[in-house]
Amino acid sequence: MTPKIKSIDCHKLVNSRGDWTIETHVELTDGSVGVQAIPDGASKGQNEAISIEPEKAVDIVSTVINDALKGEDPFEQDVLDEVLISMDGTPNKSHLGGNSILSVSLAIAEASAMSKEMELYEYLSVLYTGKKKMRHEVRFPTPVFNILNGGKHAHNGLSFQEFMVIPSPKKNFVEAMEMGVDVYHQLKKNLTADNYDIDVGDEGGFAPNGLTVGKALTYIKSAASEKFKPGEDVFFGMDVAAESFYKHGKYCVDEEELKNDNVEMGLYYSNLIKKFELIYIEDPFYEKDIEGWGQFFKKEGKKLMIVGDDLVVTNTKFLSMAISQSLINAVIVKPNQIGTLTETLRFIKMAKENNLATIISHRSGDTAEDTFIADLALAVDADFIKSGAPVRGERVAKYNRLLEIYFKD
Ligand code: 2PG
Ligand code: MG
Repeated sequence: MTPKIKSIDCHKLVNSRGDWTIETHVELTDGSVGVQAIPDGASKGQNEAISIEPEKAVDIVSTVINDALKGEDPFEQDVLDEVLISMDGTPNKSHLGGNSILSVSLAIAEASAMSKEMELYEYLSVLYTGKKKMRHEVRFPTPVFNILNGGKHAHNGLSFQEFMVIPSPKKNFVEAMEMGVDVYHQLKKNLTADNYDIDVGDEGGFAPNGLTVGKALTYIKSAASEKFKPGEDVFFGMDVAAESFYKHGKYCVDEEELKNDNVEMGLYYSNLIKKFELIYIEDPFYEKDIEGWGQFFKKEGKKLMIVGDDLVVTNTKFLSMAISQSLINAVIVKPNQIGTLTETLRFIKMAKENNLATIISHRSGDTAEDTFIADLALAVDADFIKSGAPVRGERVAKYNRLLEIYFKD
């Protein structure tokens, strides 16, 4: 007999930033259970699904949503997601809350995977392609390690949010992880030797005071160069998160006393591209500065990944706009920006059909209980996964889930 949804419960719990979030349990009549905690961003796009207050979300999930979905077929993921979307009735899920809705949507998929005795990534691949992915068909994403933090994740006077080390996609997943760990430790040594402090930011990267963008890139490059060859084994990237230093129409890189317009900002990036082996730049412009994005993509779009995060917020509406205006060639995927699994999968499909690289991403406020993005990355053959530095429980939980699958055959 096909199992049905038996109950949906929710409680609050604390995330890695010490903020309250929620965790939802979906139980099926055959005893299968799905559990899903919800992450939270610090630098959010304006068009993201709205997270409502955790106490309210707990109440909505355990009452309104539980009542609506109890007795339903859990394998009808798209039908259930549509029910949630229409019950909410707003474009940004502000009525029931993106956090409430997503926790239920993802937990239903997890309970369903358990019921079918599948790994989560296997079940998600069924939802994505209609076919179960076998272990030998799995392609592991390249990890993008954010090892130096600034912006809203660090408050250390560094304008840009993330400085990343990216192993060559030719490396297998374990080699890539080893590289991330190695470069992280080397960077710690080098910063210590130069008397910088080695406290970490929200995503586990070091967050010393007194760096500039150029210096930060020089540090990660020299840490990587100790054992690896930049441009061959290892590359670099940045999440600029430009919205966080865009004030009154100017990009204010205060540590260098710059107030750049979008042309000047583009030139600033072009200089960095010449100097460093950058293959990745995320949110180089404020999400409403379409002109800035367009000019920059025209000039540099063939040289590196220009990645939309706040610009497209895992939403096909904004992705179509970015594609038709030629603004990006890669996208960040964050399920909690949109609020349901079905919409997330649709977004990934659209990105791939348009030959955009896909990067599945954590949030800066996250939990070790949640490793959903690791399975999602495998299910959809994502090119990259972004889960911070290779330290801190909530960051390594995602990498470790991938290692668990990697070593299990
Ligand atoms: C980002 C994310 C994750 P936040 O901007 O890409 O690194 O940060 O979760 O704070 O939005
Ligand atoms: Mg980002």
